[in-house]
Formats: sequence, C-alpha cells, structure tokens
Amino acid sequence: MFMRIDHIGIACNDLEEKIALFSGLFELTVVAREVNEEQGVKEAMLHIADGEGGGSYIQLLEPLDADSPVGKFLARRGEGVHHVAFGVPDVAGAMEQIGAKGVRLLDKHPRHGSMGSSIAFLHPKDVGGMLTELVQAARP
Ligand code: MC0
Repeated sequence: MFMRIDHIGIACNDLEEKIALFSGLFELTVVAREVNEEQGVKEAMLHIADGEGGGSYIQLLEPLDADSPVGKFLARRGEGVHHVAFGVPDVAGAMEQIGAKGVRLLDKHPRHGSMGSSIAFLHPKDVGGMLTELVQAARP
C-alpha cells in the first residue's frame, strides 16, 4: 500500500530559523513554500531524494495560530517531529483500505496538501502514537 516515505513533518516556532538549520546541517534545498490556511500552517519543503512514485522531503511547519493542530502540538510537546507522511498511489483507495481495518480517519475526503498533493490524516492513537499522513503526489 505504501510506496515510500513522502515526508517527515517537523513542528517549529520559527520557520526561517529552522530552514537555515536544516539546509545548513544536511545541505537540503527548499523546493516549495506555501501557506495552507485550511491546515493552519506556513510551511517549507526541503528536498531529500527522488524515487518511484515521487520525492521525499523534510517538511517544516510553523503554525498560523495557537488553535491550529501544529499550534496545539507546540504548546503541548514543543518543537519536533509532528507527523510521518507515506506516499500512496491513490489516497482515496488507501483511506478506504486503512479505514476498513478500524483506524480512525481524521478526514472524510482527501484535502489539499503541499505541492498540489492530495492528503488525509490517520488518528495517532490508532497508529502507535504516530500522527500519520497519506499523500498522493501531484506528479509522481
Ligand atoms: C496530538 N496527539 C498527537 C499529535 N497531536 N500524537 C502524536 N502526534 C501528534 N502530532 C495526541 C494528543 O497528545 C492526545 O493524546 C491525542 O492525540 C488526542 O489529541 P487531542 O486532544 O484530540 O488533540 P488535538 O485537538 O490537538 O487533535 C490532534 C489531532 C489533530 C491529531 C486529531 O491535530 C489533527 O486532526 N491533525 C491532522 C491535521 C494536521 O495535523 N495538520 C497540520 C499539518 P493524549 O494521550 O494526550 O490523549 S498540515 C500538513 O502537514 C500539510 C500541509 C501537508 O503535509 O501537506
């Protein structure tokens, strides 16, 4: 079902500061920046590699406000890994397949994600404490 890890999402208080840190430490390049109002984040994608089905990235996430998912996460846990996103060929199909196994879907329908992708989240309590995202890349 999963083709690859699409990205690791990192919650941070200051996007520009963490872009400088990650690009300096690992020599990664920012390939996209976006404000996603629906998800309540300002974000940057740092490219790691390309593979079958799409690329893999570090995604840096700064909350737009304290009541957003990333804002609440920062208040509760501080900066760090917020979610793991798996690349799938068909996000609606993957949602149906995983939902049938009893995992709670946090989205009823796929939503708009980074770089034109379609995404859906799975409840962390049903995936060993890991907030999990399914990603169908716009251009595999
Ligand atoms: C909360 N919990 C987490 C967690 N956030 N566990 C692991 N990783 C996380 N990131 C835990 C809480 O500690 C709590 O555990 C339990 O889940 C229920 O939390 P809650 O009190 O209901 O907390 P809420 O209201 O903060 O909701 C958490 C939930 C929410 C995951 C349901 O954040 C959500 O719907 N997230 C999906 C959307 C999202 O995260 N968007 C931002 C990234 P205890 O043990 O204390 O009960 S958007 C994005 O990444 C896009 C742009 C993209 O990739 O393209």
